[in-house]
Amino acid sequence: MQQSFQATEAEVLVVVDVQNDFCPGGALAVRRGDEVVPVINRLASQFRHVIFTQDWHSPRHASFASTHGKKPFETLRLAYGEQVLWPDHCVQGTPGADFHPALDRRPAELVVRKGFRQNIDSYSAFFENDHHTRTGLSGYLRDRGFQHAYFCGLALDFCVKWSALDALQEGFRSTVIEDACRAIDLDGSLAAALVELRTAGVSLVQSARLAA
Ligand code: VGL
Ligand code: ZN
Repeated sequence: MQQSFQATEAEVLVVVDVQNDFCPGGALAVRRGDEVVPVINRLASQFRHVIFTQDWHSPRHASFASTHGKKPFETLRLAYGEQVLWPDHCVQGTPGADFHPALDRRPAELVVRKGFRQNIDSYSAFFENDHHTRTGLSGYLRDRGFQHAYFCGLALDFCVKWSALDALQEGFRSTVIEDACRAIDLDGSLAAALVELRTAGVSLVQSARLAA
């Protein structure tokens, strides 16, 4: 069943932020985040094209609670709106910002780094959190002729959700492979994310139920 799916040339797998800091033992650990790794390695073999994203923050980034003398998971109004404040995570060049050691990097044709601007966070692989500053991914996908993006990785209720919603906005078909994701689940954010995704028109599928 599972092995029967083979993606077309117009389909791309986007692997979101499968980095040490989002896995157990990391600075912003997502519960059971490491469990997505074997699922994603298997999925990657069913796609002809794979892109990774990598959360890549400068030290003392505006999204870090410590930058503002606040506690993690409080919120703060920044110039572009409400921002959840996170523990320091995925700092450029640190082991926490590396991909999980068991994630097969070979299939990645492109690594999109995001969140490197000091004063602005970036959950989505397409736009920074001001919903205006572009990462360049839309242009890349269009240039390559991709029409349908499949998302997996960490975390389902933040970076995966924002990326999948923006993909749709940018005119691509958008699918989230649910069992290849794990969530932070801050105050019910997982349930809310699933409703938001469905309402917007993002398809939610299980990796074993991918159909051509
Ligand atoms: C993420 C919070 C902060 C994510 C990144 O990858 O979902 N969440 N930075
Ligand atoms: Zn981050």
